[in-house]
Amino acid sequence: MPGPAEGADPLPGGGLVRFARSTLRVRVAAGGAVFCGWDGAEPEPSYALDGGCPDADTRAVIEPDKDGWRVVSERITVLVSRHGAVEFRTPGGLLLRRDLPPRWWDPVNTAEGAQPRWVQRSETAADAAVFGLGGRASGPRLGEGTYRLWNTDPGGAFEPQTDPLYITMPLQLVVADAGSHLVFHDNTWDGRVTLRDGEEGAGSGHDRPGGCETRMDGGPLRYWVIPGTPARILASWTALTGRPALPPRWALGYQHSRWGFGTAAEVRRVAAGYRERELPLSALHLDIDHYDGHRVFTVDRERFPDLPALAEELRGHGVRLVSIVDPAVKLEPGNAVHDSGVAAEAFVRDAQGDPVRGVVWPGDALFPDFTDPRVRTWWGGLYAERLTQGFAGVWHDMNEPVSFAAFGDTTLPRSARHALEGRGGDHREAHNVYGLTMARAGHEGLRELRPDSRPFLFSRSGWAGMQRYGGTWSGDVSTGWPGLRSSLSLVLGLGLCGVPYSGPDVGGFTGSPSPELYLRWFQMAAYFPFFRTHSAIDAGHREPWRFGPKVLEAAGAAMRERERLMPYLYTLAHTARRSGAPYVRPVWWGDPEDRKLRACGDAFLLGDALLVAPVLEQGATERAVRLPRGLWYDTVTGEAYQGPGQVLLPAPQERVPVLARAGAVVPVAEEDGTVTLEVWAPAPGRDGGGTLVTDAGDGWAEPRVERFTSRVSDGEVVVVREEHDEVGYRVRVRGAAF
Ligand code: NBV
Repeated sequence: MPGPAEGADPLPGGGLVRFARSTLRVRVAAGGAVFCGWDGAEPEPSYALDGGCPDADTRAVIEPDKDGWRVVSERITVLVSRHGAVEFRTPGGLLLRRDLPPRWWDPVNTAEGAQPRWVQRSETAADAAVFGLGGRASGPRLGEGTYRLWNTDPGGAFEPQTDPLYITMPLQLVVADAGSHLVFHDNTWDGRVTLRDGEEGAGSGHDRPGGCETRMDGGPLRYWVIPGTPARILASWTALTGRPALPPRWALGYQHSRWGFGTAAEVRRVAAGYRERELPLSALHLDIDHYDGHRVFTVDRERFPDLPALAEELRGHGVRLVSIVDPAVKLEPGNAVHDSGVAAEAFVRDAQGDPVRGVVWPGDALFPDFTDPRVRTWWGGLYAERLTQGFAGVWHDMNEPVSFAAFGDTTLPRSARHALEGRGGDHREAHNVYGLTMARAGHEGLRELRPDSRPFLFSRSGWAGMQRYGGTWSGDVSTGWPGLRSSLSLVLGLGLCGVPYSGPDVGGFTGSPSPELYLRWFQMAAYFPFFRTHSAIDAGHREPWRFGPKVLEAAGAAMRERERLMPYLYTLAHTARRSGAPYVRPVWWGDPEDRKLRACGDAFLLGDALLVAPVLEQGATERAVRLPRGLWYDTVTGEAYQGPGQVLLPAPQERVPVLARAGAVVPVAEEDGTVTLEVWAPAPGRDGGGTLVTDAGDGWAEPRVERFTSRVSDGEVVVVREEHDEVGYRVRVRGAAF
């Protein structure tokens, strides 16, 4: 333990508190995020931070307090006790979080020296609800229990109780009446977070605080705390770790994938199937079966004789091709990727200096060390081959990384050596950033190769900051009603971790969903940023016409509604880019103090304007929906409902309930491509508004941002475009509560 305090010295943004056996650096950064580093830990080097550590807020200074020291800043007050407990309080003095003095023990040895393990217990408010920790199958609110921090392919298909999954992050968003905050332990090692719910003493004054214990197998004890509203937190978090990459516009369209298209003819047939039924299709994804013997960056020329021609032909129909990219390279002298990797000394080695061999789809394989900048450059250059084949985007898989093994961990040995940007280290430290650094290599490679296009990249594994390079998807979600729920949990949870672009394998990865389950999955995902049907090689097909005429009709309606909402979705993509706010948000986003909303994990907000209540239960034809405060309209019946509170809404097979917030100005596309502003009548005496962001759909030009306000004047709904006399768009008024 740190032992008793001996003194404190001022430093920019706070100071350094000296304890008998340790030190604590407290540093408030410009923007209000607080860094705490024990034992000499500094903010850098870090895989999470984007462009280094923000400047210190020099107005924040350390000063003596009754039982230690305090650092007061605009958004948060940090109190350090003489025994090394650290409290974070709101400017009004309410407790957000209390970290008890940490404990270190039992050093683990590394080639770089001994590393202590550490544990830190923390307390939060009795009413605190915790979200985050990366992509978790059972959430979005994380229940009591222990969550591991080790990116893992669970194998087979996952269920809500499967934990961990492909993306873990030592990041929690804690929501409580006193205020919300984010805490991020910047440490890539294996670890465990145990959460315990608090309990309120029903006014007796005997609250039991919420509890959290973070236990890490090595690495520094350093963390960031960011206070504020959820929107402010996400803005600060993505300022710190990078704003989410903006996908090209086509990546917001519906996409279809399959492991096992098998041949170019089948790809053509599926594309034609969408065309014939006049179903909008934006992209088709080719899985590992299009590779030559599962070798990355190759094509099976017998089954796909002319991929560039196929890509061009599809492009003529408005369909892009996306390629899977696996990190493992077949161990095969003579194979160009293998040989160039060997020449570049790109592969992970063991302590003896021999390449680490694993087994993946192509058989014996080697693993690029993406934590080496040289290797990233080499790997990024390989995407030229994908571009030549006509692919417009990439899908990173198996990058936890996975190496098949009959028993034990299906990943690289912990002793495997990694460059870690020149610092050197082993797989214990590099494992969790393998997917992140692969994404970096791919993103930077694509930018270099095609500087005028925004890369489209999504990755199964990742870590804090992965949003800089692209998005993700659910991975192998099991087909069943529980898997449907997990899909929503993942999208919401990842969004709160700063990764806004994601979506599930619609219909589930395995087996065959019932027509009803398929349709409900489809209807929900039509409102997610990434909307893609996908399934395993031995699973049923996922084309919407495979489930009978009723499903086809309703799925077609969901697709057309998504097309109609495209200007709104695209605006949300830009909003995420500008502010870190996810497209898909929990219903408590604007009302974090509403405890009933906090507990609600079966609905979501799409931007500010819409509330989507997917059907997650078999046989349901109506749905109880908990509304945030304000007036809401059922977008189909036009019926108005007053929140907060719970309402029962019709949810026939043909559609899921979607509500619009009174006052919202939603840009929608007409069939001819022009934009109409759909305005939901503001509540009496209230204003509303909305935004429209437009650009060329790709590239890097500054977008055009137009802001609108709505109000009722003399019984009429009036829409005004900021800084303009004319609204500039066709306006359609809906709902009429006044
Ligand atoms: O490449 C095959 C699959 C892919 O379809 C899926 O989406 C990934 O999550 N991949 C996993 C590897 C094999 C899984 C059994």
